[in-house]
Amino acid sequence: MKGISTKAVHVGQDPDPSFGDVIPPIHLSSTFAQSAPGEHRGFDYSRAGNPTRARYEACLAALENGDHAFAFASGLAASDAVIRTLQPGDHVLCSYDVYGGTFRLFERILKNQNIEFSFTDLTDFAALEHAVQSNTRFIWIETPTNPLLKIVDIRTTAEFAKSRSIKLAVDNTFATPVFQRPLELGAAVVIHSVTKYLNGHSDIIGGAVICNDAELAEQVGFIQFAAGAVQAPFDCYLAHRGIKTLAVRMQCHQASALQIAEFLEGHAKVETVLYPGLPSHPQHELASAQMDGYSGMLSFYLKGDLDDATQVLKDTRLFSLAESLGGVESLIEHPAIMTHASLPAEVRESLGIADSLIRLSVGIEDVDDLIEDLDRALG
Ligand code: P1T
Repeated sequence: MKGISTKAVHVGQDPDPSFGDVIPPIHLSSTFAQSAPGEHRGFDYSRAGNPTRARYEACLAALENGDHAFAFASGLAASDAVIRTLQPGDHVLCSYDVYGGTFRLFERILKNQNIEFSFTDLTDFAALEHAVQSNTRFIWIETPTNPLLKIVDIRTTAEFAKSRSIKLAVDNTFATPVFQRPLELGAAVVIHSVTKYLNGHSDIIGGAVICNDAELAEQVGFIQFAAGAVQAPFDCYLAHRGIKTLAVRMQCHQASALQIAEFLEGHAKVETVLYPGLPSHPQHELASAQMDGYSGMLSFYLKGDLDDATQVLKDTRLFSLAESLGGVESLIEHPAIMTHASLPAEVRESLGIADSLIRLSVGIEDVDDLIEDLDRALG
């Protein structure tokens, strides 16, 4: 099985042996009967392993061309598990331009476990070389970044990381494996907020860790089992179902996002549009080389101040004003006040997460309706 759509529909979906259900039943049981102490059919307790979760994890691994996948209760629980493989005194070099909650987890929780974190602009290779330390164990990136849609060169960063025995961790939430497969480009581990495109319907919170490295997999698997932030069976079922349409959804998200980006770029009230699919994006060439598509996320700077931005955010009707992204329905949000409020104000300012910055998650509605909605709100 090679094609991603085929894998999305079939991996982990073999008909159930009991009655031949084409859609395998959901195994809700927390525990499994044993024929003698320690003798069972592969599952003994659902925190340790569950048939519905196992089927879904097999599909996650296949999509990213990984050998191992672990489903977590949220994207942040997935990131937390990866960092917990480290020892006190280890260092993580993280891109500054990451989801605010990732920054908060690293700075306010994991830092207190004596893991060292530093943040820098990892789109700049010289800055990366400068910031790496002798105790750096992970380089942690998002690409495209949230919310500024910058692109980090995965292959170059992975080669550099490997040359220093450092692992490159890539949060692939924005691109999804349909448009970007970091393990193929040399990353050691991929993290997802499944809450977003993978599930695609804004009705669960979930996360995933996928890797090829057997030792890392053993550590993450042990943390999943021992700390227990597992994805519940029903949510595994929903995410696995959502994944079946991932590829067709992504094509629609990106086609509409490109049209909207072009519309906004020509709009008198818009200062700049940030979308890797636009030739005006400073890293358009890199995005085109490392990605198979540009996804459905874009941000733009309005000509105006916070009041003007607030007006637009309140005035759209199809775009709901809400955090999150990647669902079939379009969302609009204000990174400085909403998703990235946990970044210190001076960091937000230096990055460019300004009061006039608005982020869109372009859904799969008719694009003409979405453009009309934005046009009216901007007017
Ligand atoms: O919300 P959760 O499933 O825990 O995922 C966290 C997370 C991790 N990585 C990226 C790139 C993300 O965007 C997120 C969550 N982001 C939002 C809620 C948001 O609106 O940007």
